[in-house]
Amino acid sequence: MNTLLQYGFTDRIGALFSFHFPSGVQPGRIVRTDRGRVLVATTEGILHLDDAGSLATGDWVGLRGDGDRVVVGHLPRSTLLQRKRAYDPLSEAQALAANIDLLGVVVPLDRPLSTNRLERTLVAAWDSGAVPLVILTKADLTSRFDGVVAETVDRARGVEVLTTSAEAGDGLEHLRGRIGAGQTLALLGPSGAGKSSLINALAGDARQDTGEVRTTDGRGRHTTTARELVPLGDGAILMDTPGLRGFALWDAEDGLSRVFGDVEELFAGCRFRDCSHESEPGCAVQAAIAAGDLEERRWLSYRKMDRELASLHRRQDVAEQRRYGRAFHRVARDAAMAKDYRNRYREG
Ligand SMILES: Nc1nc2c(ncn2[C@@H]2O[C@H](COP(=O)(O)OP(=O)(O)OP(=O)(O)O)[C@@H](O)[C@H]2O)c(=O)[nH]1
Ligand SMILES: [Mg+2]
Ligand SMILES: [Zn+2]
Repeated sequence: MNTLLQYGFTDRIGALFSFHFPSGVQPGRIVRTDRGRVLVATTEGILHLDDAGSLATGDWVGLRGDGDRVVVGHLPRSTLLQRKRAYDPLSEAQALAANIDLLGVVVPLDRPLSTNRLERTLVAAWDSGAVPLVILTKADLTSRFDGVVAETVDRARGVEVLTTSAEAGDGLEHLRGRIGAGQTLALLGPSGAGKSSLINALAGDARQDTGEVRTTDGRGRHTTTARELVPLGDGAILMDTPGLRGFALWDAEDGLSRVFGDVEELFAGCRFRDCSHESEPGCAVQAAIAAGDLEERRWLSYRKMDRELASLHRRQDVAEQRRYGRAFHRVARDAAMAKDYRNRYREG
């Protein structure tokens, strides 16, 4: 099978290419990005590119040139997983994965469930436009945390939860059955969660390196460093990703509403329309917490993400004003120079 077909090229993608690019532009898919180094699958095999620009793993790109190929652009993305770049005062988005159909939020059963992390990852997953799944891993170790499966099903609130073991083979066929031909499933989760092991088990081959979790604190060693597509051979594709340390949200209001619809519904019941849900009289949120209908942890988890998004938008506004300010200065300067020129011309 030609390389591009293995990576999910379909008639639909072909039609989109002819629509978006002039003839002579060759199709390709970004199959690996690792800090600026990029691999792209083409009809002739896998090529290196020097500069990823703003491309993400999974992007469909148009290529031009004979020897050295140049990316002329990418197709509109059907889905896009993005986050705010860490340590970035200017607040820019980082595109992590494009054109994924399913997003597997990987939760390992060898440690206690982190509900806040699950909620945050689900917010980002919904926001990408892909269909989220929760994938529990290491089911063979589940006796260590028996309650975690039930707790996860409860916390995932309607998102499908699959239980797997790469070691014992449990749940693999079911998961495999969820990925249609030409579809891409990306795995997202903390280091040591078993993402690469699961990919190897599904591929039936040691495709990806895996690493023991540290005995001291049970955390992973960040073995995987690149976002990479792994074709399963019959048109289904997996995406391995490096373990997440944190996930700063980017414009994820829709995702937030998907995961916390129950919380946002309460706001309509507050006495004051501008209720800050802290200590105002008649606050429906505080009433629900007091009545035991809303877990305080869940409320605080929502509020943290909501404030994070509000502060992101404030910074975006400031950046926008600065840009506008600079543009204004440029216009003013050009106008002053033009006036100066006219004056001199008249004098001369
Ligand atoms: N018992 C058991 N161990 C597993 C299973 N899956 C993975 N492991 C072990 O968990 C450790 C971490 O697995 P990886 O697949 O490297 O985890 P990862 O999520 O890819 O981690 P990073 O690449 O660091 O993000 C390895 O020692 C695996 O052998 C499983 O189903 N059962
Ligand atoms: Mg890995
Ligand atoms: Zn309120």
